[in-house]
Amino acid sequence: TGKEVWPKGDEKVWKAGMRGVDQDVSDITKSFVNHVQTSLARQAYNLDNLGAYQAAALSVRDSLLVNWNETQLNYTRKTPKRAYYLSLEFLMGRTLDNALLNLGLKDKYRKGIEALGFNMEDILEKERDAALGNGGLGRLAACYLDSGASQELPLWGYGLRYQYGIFQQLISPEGNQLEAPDPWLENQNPWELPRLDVTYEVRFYGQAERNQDGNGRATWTGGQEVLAVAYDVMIPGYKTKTTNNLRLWESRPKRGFDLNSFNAGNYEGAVESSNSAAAITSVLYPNDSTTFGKELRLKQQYFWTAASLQDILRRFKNTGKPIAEFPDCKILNSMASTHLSDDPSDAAIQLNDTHPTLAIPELMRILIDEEELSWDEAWKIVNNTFFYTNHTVLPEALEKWPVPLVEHVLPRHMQIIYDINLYFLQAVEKKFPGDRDRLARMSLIEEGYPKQVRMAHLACIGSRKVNGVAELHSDLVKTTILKDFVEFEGVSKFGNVTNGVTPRRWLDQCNVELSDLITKTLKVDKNVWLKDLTKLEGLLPFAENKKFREQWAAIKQRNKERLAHHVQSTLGLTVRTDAMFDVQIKRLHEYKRQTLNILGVIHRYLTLKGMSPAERKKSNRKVVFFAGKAAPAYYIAKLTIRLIVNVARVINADPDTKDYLQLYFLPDYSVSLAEVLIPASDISQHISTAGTEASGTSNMKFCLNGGLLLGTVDGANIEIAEEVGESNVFFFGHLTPAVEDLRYQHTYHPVPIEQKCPGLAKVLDQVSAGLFGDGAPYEPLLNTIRQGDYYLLTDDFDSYIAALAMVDEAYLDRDEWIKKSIRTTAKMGKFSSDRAILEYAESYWNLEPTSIA
Ligand code: 8GP
Repeated sequence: TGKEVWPKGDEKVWKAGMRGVDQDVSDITKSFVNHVQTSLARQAYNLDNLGAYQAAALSVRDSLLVNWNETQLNYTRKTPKRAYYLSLEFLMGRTLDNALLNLGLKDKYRKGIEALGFNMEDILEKERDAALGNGGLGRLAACYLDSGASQELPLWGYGLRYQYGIFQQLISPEGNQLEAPDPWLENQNPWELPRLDVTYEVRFYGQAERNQDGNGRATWTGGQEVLAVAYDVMIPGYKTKTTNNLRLWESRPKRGFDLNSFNAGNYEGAVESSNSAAAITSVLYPNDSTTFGKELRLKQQYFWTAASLQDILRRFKNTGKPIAEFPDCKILNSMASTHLSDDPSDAAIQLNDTHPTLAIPELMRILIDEEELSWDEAWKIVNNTFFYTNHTVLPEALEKWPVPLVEHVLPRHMQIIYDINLYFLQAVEKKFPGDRDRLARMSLIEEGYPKQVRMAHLACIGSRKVNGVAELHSDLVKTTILKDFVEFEGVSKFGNVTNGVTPRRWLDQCNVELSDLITKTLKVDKNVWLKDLTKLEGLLPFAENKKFREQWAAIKQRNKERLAHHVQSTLGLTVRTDAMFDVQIKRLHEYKRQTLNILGVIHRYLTLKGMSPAERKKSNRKVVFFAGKAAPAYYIAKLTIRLIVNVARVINADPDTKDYLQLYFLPDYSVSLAEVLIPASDISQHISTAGTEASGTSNMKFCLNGGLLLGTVDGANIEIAEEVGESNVFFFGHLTPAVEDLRYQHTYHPVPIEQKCPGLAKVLDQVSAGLFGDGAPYEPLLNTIRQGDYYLLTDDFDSYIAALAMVDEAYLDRDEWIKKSIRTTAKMGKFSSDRAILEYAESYWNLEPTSIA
């Protein structure tokens, strides 16, 4: 069964007129020159690298469009079940290189571009990152889109087209983080297609009146109406024609300029409503965990979910398919239909954390108030459609919205949330009669001043399934934050999908030489192992091959030189490359414990200072890199950056130690910077307090590139160790079950730090005493450790230092180290995002691959 969608006129004539993607070098140069002249209105003699990038991008975009059109037509014709990934963040990074690799056109483009007098690497460097995300959650969404297309799944993303992405991070000479805007759309964005014909209206504020007939319906009127305009971003799969879509919404005023106010002499009033509408998608909130109570953020969430649902429903109606269980549903009556679907839902919607949870009451509102379904029918559809992924169990990161705010901005949704809560609590009461504490714990509404809506509870009860992002984390979800819900709904609703990363960007693209060596060694086509990453296991025997080890090590060395060159050209600093590279790159957060790392660096520095020159000569040379952004209002995280920068200033200049220890904080961490740092690392640090890092995904990227892992027994570190073997990772620190008890001890039986952890106390004293500049500003940071120590630095410091010593010792036996590195890469197959997305497709969405015939 499928839908007949034919062009006007003769399809053959249309097809003959379409530009294919099988191009030779001369097609590429023609297309490039054509874009230089027509799209850019420039000429050969004055074309700079930026212009060349733009021409190349436009030319590649033409090829993507051919596949994208064909993919969408195929979906329209075959009407497969579709999945939608709703994410407030998509951290895409750069596109050109990735698109060329996926299309298999990189070599041809290189030749064409060189013939025109340009260098491929210089051109690629001109692209700005699309940084519409904060960290792990946003980058995961980008990896999943890549894998969805590569595995030929009918999967679309929905997000917001922020005018400003994550802020640009500047570091002042004193070491303070400063934030500057990221106007990433400044030079136009060749990768998006404005779809001015795809628009929806979204309402805010106003009045919601319940209907008198007692059928639960209501009418919502008045308030502010805003227009959502679609921008489509093409998502090419790897070595397939399938090119999926990421639809990003931009907010615009419904009526634009208010001519009446203007004529009445009120210019500001005339643009005010247009300003407030445009503000909705103006900026990404730069927080990695908390952003509550901000009206604009709530408006972003509703604007995006409302526009996306209208779009999904319109597409569904266009298929003419009925919802099998509800043949009387008005949705169907709008279209004549001949086929029945055997799946109760024709769309699966994945909620990336709780940010899109308003989609649940919004779909209820549409089905009840507009499509005139009964409450039970509507709830059944909702429950079959949504899936919720939790990304953190940190209590402060669980979204809550003040009831008065929701009532004000979305009056109808607040009514629906109350109704959902009423039916839900009635059911809980029935199962656990008289258990009032349980009702209070499970309610969608948290009592207090003000009352708050608990979004994780709403996401959980509105969804068909709930999952965490690594085994340990999914267990914690079940035993802590959603324990009551497991007891009420049964454990089978709760699952795990361990995160993954795309090996296309995170190996083939960022580490070309290693990818080529792997292809040569495995003796299979690159297409094969990049789509079935478990094939990497074939590398295992080569760990015993001396020549192979030499090649492996030489590539790591060249990647270090590439990083050193990058640091030299961007910061003017000279990094020595005859050292071990130790990297920690991630958002700055107390739970991720960058502080532990920098205090460890100071400890190493003090130890080196205490050695004789002869002793020092025997020690392992090391360069430590940090990169990451702090939320602008996160004072302690910003102090950590300041400390790192000032420690670096002192130790890099110390003639006694600078040959043995160097330290760099690389500003403005981004996807592109990660692509240079990760392949160069010997060891990377993932040292969160046990039970706090849901999964981590950079841990997977480092190991995939042959870097070893130093970490706590947390998140996906555990599963990485299971795969690569514990002998190839460096674990330290207390385990999750101990954490609660340790915190209890801190509170009720505190032991002075000098007694508990003298090594750490000495380090803190040196900071206070001014070894790295005035110590006073660091006191609030040091006090988080001296008092309370919520993240258990005093408990883990000694075993951390011991683990670092083991890393040093292991590195001195270089041959053995390289073996570990090879074995690590070889066993990373599980962590491909292809595996993860197929798990979602099979076990959650009931979605099948759909090839283009
Ligand atoms: C992150 C987790 O911290 C990280 O462990 C995990 O790998 C990643 O999600 C992908 O699953 N969580 C977030 O980024 C997060 O909760 N961000 C939201 C507040 C924006």
